[in-house]
Amino acid sequence: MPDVESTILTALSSGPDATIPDSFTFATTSNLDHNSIVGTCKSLQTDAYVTLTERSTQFYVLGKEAESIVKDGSQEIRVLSALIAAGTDGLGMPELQSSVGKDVCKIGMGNCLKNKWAKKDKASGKLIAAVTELPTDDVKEQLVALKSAASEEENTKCVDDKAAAALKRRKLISLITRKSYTISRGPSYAPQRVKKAADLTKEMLESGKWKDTQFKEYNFQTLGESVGGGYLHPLMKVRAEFRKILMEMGFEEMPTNKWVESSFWNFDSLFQPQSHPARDAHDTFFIKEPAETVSVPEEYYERVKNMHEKGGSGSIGYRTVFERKEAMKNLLRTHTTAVSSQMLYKLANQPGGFKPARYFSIDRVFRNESMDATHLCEFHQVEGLVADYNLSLGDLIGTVETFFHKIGIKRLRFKPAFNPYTEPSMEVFGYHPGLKKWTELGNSGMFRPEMLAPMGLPKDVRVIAWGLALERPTMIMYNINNIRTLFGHKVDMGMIKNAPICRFEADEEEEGGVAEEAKV
Ligand code: FB9
Repeated sequence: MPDVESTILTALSSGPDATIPDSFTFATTSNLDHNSIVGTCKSLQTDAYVTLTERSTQFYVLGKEAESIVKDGSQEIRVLSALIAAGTDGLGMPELQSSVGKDVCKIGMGNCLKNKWAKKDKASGKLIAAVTELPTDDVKEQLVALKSAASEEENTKCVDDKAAAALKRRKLISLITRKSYTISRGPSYAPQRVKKAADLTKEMLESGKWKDTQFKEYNFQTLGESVGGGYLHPLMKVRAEFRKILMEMGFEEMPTNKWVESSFWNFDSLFQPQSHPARDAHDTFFIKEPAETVSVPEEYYERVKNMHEKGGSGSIGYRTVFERKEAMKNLLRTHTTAVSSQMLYKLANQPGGFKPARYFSIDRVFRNESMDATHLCEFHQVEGLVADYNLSLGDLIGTVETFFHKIGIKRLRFKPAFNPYTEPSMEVFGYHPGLKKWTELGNSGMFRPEMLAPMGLPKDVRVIAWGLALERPTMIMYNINNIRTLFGHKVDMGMIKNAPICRFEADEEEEGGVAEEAKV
């Protein structure tokens, strides 16, 4: 097999305007594969040894049926010759089929009738020739002409468009467009390619060989190698933005690296009754092994038990038996509020006593819920809390507004709601300028004294808190409408790789929009 490169360069060695008119015919004549010719030409072109001009050639190729017509004549001519042979009685369908074959009969008969070469005798249903002489088999001739055309150019000219269209309609021929190139000498043409060095190497410098080495031009257009590296999942990009916003607002992040909590911290410390429906396995993932937590602060445990059973701090409690067994159960936390309760407990029992604090958490929580397009059995909860003296509902509304303003939600509505561990509680709704609709943003409330008093927090300390999830803002931000596209084993890594940066535009001038009446 001749070496493709030298074959091409030699073919252009005849003179400065030597060209190879059609790379395809050149491949045929030099018995080389056209693709390898094109491949080599492309690389010769990058070194400017040749110049390529794309050209496309169109020509008809015959299909299988056409080949059989070229061999045995068109169906209609074969049928007609059978009919003519049958004379005036003509032929019934079965005889005709047996004489020329089923397919030929079907197509042939149709065209005979169309060309008025035959007619159907109503009475007998037989087909009778309407001509005595066999006309020329134009179809066969046209196909033969196409097949034996000397060149592609010749091929497309040997039948007129009308005939070609008819043959195409009969799916006897199809028009092929072949791409090839006219090859001519390039500015750095030479009969032999000198491999240009791509890099200046230490050896070249030491040997001085660089002086007579041809170097490849730098192609500053080429895209650099795509650098790999890590990609933050869109959820983590939104988390990073929320973190930044909450730290700007003076909040400190709570440690949320422990996904397994005890029922005590996840529910009991929040004064959520042990009979609360969320506490059964339909809603919560309980841990089989280790099924029970190791320990809880005993004195605090007693105070929580008392508050549930008998109340206190102005509350009558739940007057139900408080089961230690229930409290000690391990589970996958259902909310990061389980971490808030532990942080508030530490705040109340730290050396030097309580000091006002602002905490936030953003991490996974787990709920044994039925999964649908927007719900999985886990999501990333965002929670913020402020613990300080004499905080009011206004402080809560103001804080929540400040937060949502910073993620671009200006108009908020607060709707009274119920949470086992906050009273009063409010659902938060916001008008999303992009979605042009009110959307539920989350929940909020003042932690109940039944939760705070047993911790030992000073009487006039109030704790306001609110919560939302990362998933909805991320789906809105990245225009994702199915949670499985965003999270889980079906996620396409491309989406993560190409997910743009997350930036919440909080345009200043509009700062301090008022909370509107909750007309939700
Ligand atoms: O995230 C939610 N919605 C949301 C949030 C932001 C957002 O931003 C747009 C770009 C601008 C868009 C939408 N929700 C909370 C509301 C709904 O999606 C809701 O259907 C689903 N909720 C989850 C719980 O589902 C059972 C989101 C999750 C949620 C709800 C409440 C809390 C936390 C997460 C809470 C709380 C709380 C209350 C009081 C004290 C402490 C914590």
